[in-house]
Amino acid sequence: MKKPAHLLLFTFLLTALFSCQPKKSEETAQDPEDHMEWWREARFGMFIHWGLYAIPAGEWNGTTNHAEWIRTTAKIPLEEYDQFLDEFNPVKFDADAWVKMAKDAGMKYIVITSKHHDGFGLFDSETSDYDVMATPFKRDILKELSEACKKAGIKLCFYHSIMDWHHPDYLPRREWEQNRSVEGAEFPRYVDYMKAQLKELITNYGELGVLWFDGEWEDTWTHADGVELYDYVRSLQPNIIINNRVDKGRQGMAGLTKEGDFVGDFGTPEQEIPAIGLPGVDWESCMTMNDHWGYNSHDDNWKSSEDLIRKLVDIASKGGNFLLNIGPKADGTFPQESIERLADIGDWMDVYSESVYGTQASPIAEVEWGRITQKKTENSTRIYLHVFDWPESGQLELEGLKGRLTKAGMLTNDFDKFRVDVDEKNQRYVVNLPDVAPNTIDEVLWLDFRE
Ligand code: FHN
Repeated sequence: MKKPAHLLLFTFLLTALFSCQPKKSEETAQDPEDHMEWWREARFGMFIHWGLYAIPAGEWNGTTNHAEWIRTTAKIPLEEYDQFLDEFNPVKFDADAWVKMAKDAGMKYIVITSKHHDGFGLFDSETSDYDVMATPFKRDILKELSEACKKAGIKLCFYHSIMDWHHPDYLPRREWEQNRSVEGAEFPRYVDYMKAQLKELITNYGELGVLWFDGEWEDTWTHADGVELYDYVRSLQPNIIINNRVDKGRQGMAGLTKEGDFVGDFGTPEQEIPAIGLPGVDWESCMTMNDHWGYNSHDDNWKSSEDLIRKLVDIASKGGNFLLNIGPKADGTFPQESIERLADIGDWMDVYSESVYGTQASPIAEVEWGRITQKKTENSTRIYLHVFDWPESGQLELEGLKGRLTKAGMLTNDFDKFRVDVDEKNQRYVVNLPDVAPNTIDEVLWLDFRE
């Protein structure tokens, strides 16, 4: 049909077609052979920092701002810290319950500390006595978590610290620990020990999703060490994903990899979100729910559920993954505040997860009323409009979207008709919204465009 020459402003009166669903992820643009594909589809994971440090719960000699770094921040001598071995007995630990909370929140993978900087292993290691089998608990926590993840279809991943404040061959010592002799210490022997533990983790706990290295910043660890370790890990499980903290390319807390031949499959911004999307760059922002990674019983500075949901959407709108942290208590339970936030996030994801999973960064600049994600299929693109601030005018204005608008809808079913005014010639769209936002945290509309 030939369109009139005047301004092509015509109106779609749409009964929002909420029965349509985007096509399956296998039709996304990514190369199906790419080992990153599940990770890009997942967009959302759970970080878990758990170990001996949960026992003091952030407090030492009257100071209360510690957490997983407590042995260093409170300058606890090794012999005194190792007394926690005799106290670690998380009798309420229930791997299935942890995995269920992650899955119900919409998380697709779990990254747990197999070993943090203090050197303590949450697993039964043949190479060390400094692990969970040396505690009254005497259960292989990572084995139980591996079985729970497999049952639930959640990817199990391990955080492993290169830096180790316990092993006698790790150097340097802490500067306040000068009484701990370095005599006989051989760093290469420590690297062999670390590789032996990694081999146990990669071969004894089922196929892993990600090895999340950390503690790479000290001078004893070199770029050559990082490249060699990356290749070694990939030799044990070729399709494993490894973050950029295996090497020396990370640019501080901004987390992205600087120019050069540094290895690592994704960048790791920490406690922050890049200002803009980074086309062609895989990255994951990791964040705490309060201010500490390990459990701190005094830390009540919890982010709201709304803030966490909007962070998830903001990150997805820039093409990244969100790794949200839990610091379990010494008894093996999650803090109640964490449980509540996970449940709230899950309630939102139950309705809106398609606008996060398998999406790519917004095709246009950030909008002031919310965020935009997109999902490409073979011959169309679905644009998700995440409305954080429902406009008083009742209208959203969009420019720069390519293609021809074919369908529109809203992910919440209980709503009235809405209308999209289209100025196809100038690629300008005005979405006329119902008076009331069905969801005040983030209501999601979608617009389908054909090339
Ligand atoms: O030192 C660690 C810290 O304890 C925590 O594990 C974070 C989480 O990514 N990483 C390091 C700080 O950048």
